[in-house]
Amino acid sequence: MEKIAIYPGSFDPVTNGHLDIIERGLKIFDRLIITILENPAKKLLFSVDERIDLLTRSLAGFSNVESASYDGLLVDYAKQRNAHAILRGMRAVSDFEYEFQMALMNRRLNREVQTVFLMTGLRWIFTSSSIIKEAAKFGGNIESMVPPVVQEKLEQRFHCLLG
Ligand code: COD
Repeated sequence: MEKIAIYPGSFDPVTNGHLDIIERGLKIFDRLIITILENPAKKLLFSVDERIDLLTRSLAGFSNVESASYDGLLVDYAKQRNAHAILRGMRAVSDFEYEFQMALMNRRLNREVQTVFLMTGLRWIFTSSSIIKEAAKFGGNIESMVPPVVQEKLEQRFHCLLG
């Protein structure tokens, strides 16, 4: 049976840290469905369509991945797609509390779906979409932290906002 995992997130925008988790996840799972879902706690820069487009273009070199979005509960989407696992990335201890709460809630909502955590590569430990957006907004060089299509999009977006 094909081992399918959902890798859920805001991906606003996708970063090299996310790609690192996808690369590692593909060593365990046959197929990953990278899914944009709503996180009500986050203030977003890009629309769902823009984020899917950035994900799809950033994943051009990967096989057995697809980008999707879903409006609703993560566990419902996992069931709909026959996925038995939710893949999440861990950076520092600061991620732990939120991830732990979410994994336990998801388990309570659907006992069939397991959450799998993978440690990020050391070079991405301080990388997050939020900090990258902040650096880009003030003209910082984010080249080494995001795929080229994302760098271009961030530069366009902030240039437009400033200009
Ligand atoms: N290195 C490794 N992993 C990373 C890095 C990095 N540098 N940066 C981010 N990650 C990991 C994160 O830890 C996370 O696992 C994943 O990548 C995605 O991160 P984000 O920030 O893009 O996404 P989040 O955390 O905002 O996603 C939250 C969800 C949208 C998945 C969540 O809110 C959700 O499931 N919403 C739908 C409603 C629902 O079902 N809620 C759950 C029940 S409470």
